[in-house]
Amino acid sequence: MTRTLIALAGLTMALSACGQPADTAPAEPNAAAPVDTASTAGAADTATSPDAAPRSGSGVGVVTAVDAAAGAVTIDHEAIPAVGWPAMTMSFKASPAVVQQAAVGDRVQFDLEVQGNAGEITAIRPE
Ligand SMILES: [Cu+2]
Repeated sequence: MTRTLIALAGLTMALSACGQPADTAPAEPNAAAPVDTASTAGAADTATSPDAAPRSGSGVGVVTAVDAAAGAVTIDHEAIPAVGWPAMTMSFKASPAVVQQAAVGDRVQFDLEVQGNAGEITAIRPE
């Protein structure tokens, strides 16, 4: 029982790591910054909202699962510095066209778009 809970907690942490990249801007606005209502409103919103503008990048990894019905592809991917992610295994949303090009065991290169916690593969090709 306890082991199951620990395993689940570890999995949750691994999955949520994508949403909390360590090398992005600090979440708290700089308290020492001069007050400028015209510009700080927008800046604070961008820094704190998980739904900020989508980021994109490309990664390399091995497909470990394909779920055509759910439109999802799981990839054991290497680090993706463009979006601040370490190496991990995670599930990505994928269009039917992308799902069709992915097979378990394939080593692939893929383009992705990240918004908040969710990543979507926009293109995939053999590596
Ligand atoms: Cu990831």
